[in-house]
Amino acid sequence: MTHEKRTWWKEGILYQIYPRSFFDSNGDGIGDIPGICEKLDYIADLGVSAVWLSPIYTSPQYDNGYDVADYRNIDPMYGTLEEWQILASELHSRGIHILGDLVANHSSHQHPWFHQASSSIDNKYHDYYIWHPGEQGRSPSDHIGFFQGNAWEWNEATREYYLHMFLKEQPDLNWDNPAVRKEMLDVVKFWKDCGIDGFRIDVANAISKDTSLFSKRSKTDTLSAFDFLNGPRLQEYLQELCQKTRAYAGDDFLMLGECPEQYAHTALPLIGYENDALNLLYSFDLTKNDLMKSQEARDREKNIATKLRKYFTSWLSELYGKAWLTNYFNNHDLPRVVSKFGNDTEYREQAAKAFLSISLFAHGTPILFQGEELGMTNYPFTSFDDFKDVDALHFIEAQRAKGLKDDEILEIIRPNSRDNSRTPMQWDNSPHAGFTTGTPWLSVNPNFKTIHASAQRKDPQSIYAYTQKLITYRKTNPSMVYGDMNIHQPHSSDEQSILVFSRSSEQGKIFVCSNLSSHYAPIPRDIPSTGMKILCSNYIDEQTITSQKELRPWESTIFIETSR
Ligand code: ISL
Ligand code: CA
Repeated sequence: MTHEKRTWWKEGILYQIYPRSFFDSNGDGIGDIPGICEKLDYIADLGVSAVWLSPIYTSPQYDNGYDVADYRNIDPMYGTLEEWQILASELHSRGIHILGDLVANHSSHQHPWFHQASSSIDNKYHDYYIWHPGEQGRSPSDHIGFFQGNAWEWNEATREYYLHMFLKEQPDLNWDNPAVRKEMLDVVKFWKDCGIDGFRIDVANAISKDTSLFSKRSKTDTLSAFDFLNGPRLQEYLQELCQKTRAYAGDDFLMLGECPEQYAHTALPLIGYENDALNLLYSFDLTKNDLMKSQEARDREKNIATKLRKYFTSWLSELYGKAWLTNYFNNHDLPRVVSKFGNDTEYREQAAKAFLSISLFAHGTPILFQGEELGMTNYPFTSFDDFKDVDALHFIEAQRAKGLKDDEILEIIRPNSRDNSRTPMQWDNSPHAGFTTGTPWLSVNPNFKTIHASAQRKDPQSIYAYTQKLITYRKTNPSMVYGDMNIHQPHSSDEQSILVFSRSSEQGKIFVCSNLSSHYAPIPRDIPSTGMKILCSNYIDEQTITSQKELRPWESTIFIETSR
């Protein structure tokens, strides 16, 4: 066990709330801040240490709030600043931290900075964004934005193009301008003064860009805005932001960066203790945006156990003792894990619990997403009208233009759309799952009649109860947080679908053994045959693993070694 400095965010469990879909207090069909306040007991009972709210700031909502028009105010759709403050103090009184979402890489095109910047080259805000005159009447480069289409947009008033890695309504801020860096720091300070405990930073690794790419063309390859990630001054900008933040807000203030295209071997400069930049990051190493992948790549990933072994092995071997890791399977950009990697029919409960055993018992801070504790699933989309996310809508357009048939496009987006995770929380079996008395902005998953919080809160065998139990265990056993993690390798091909890892400390050794498949699998050879006590299992009978001949589909058992 390495010597780790103890902090709340290493020991805590983070819980992401997507406010739009959590709970609607006023019947307009959209979740809001007073709605979250009504569900505080639910959150507190679950036992999480912090909630991270996806953006609730003033926004025209082209990308559900990831397009901010005023960083210092709450969108009226979500409530008021006073209501945010009530939420913060209510959470604090329950010992729960509150984290915001800092959309630092881009603003909304409706932000006053952009109004000014786009009005004239001489305006003092002009240099807040990234401009280029273009080349012979064409956009400067051939990069395709995350949401399809060229990543540059013409601005008639200044007769130049501006860069937008995402929508044209999300112009990229120019972090090479010190005034922009100061603005963002001031935003952080503003929220600290309001009582916030940290931020998740949206596409944190996009803020520095290699300007030599701005005129790149390619006849053969498709250039993607992903190429702008991880620019040359990234570490410097993150260090500046995080160090100044810590100087103002204290060392406990959490800076968690969302960093797509970061890998075990590249992450150290951003999260290494010695580098004093971000505290944590999460990459999409494990769970990439599937809309961009080929069918072949998606099929290769079917064996989640193999993928997880590689993931943990590489991140631990590169970073153990030097930085702190995160574990997550779900967020608002990903389909639901039970559907994507698990089983959302016959073995839904077991699969949901198996993934929870892994994220809550592995080394690293777990980040849960609303509904994960209920085993919520993907949505059975049947037509394009069911989708609301710009990512899906632009994808449909782009694929149609390429000549793909509608049913082929639907096949791709149904399992992969970000809308899968954004459907409203399933509170009970009343209309719209008790989420709203109005019409929900996105349809509730029809399985709410059987999958909902109200039933699970009463059932000691539910996924909710299982989550609670694991959270309590983790929170009361620091050895679960700081203990070593050892990933066991399979001894034969039929052990491939089983993930076994152990955690060890002076307090003893814990094994987590999960069959991540819908078929029976052998008991792995590494499991000791005696001296084990079951801590919990996702099969209700809790048969001891060693009294069985095989592991059942999605069986996951956590046990403690009682003797050697
Ligand atoms: O969606 C993704 C993975 O499924 C990513 O490619 C994602 O677009 C990227 O990681 C950035 O995500 C963040 O910034 C976007 C916003 O749409 C996402 O919701 C947000 O999480 C632009 O602000
Ligand atoms: Ca509302």
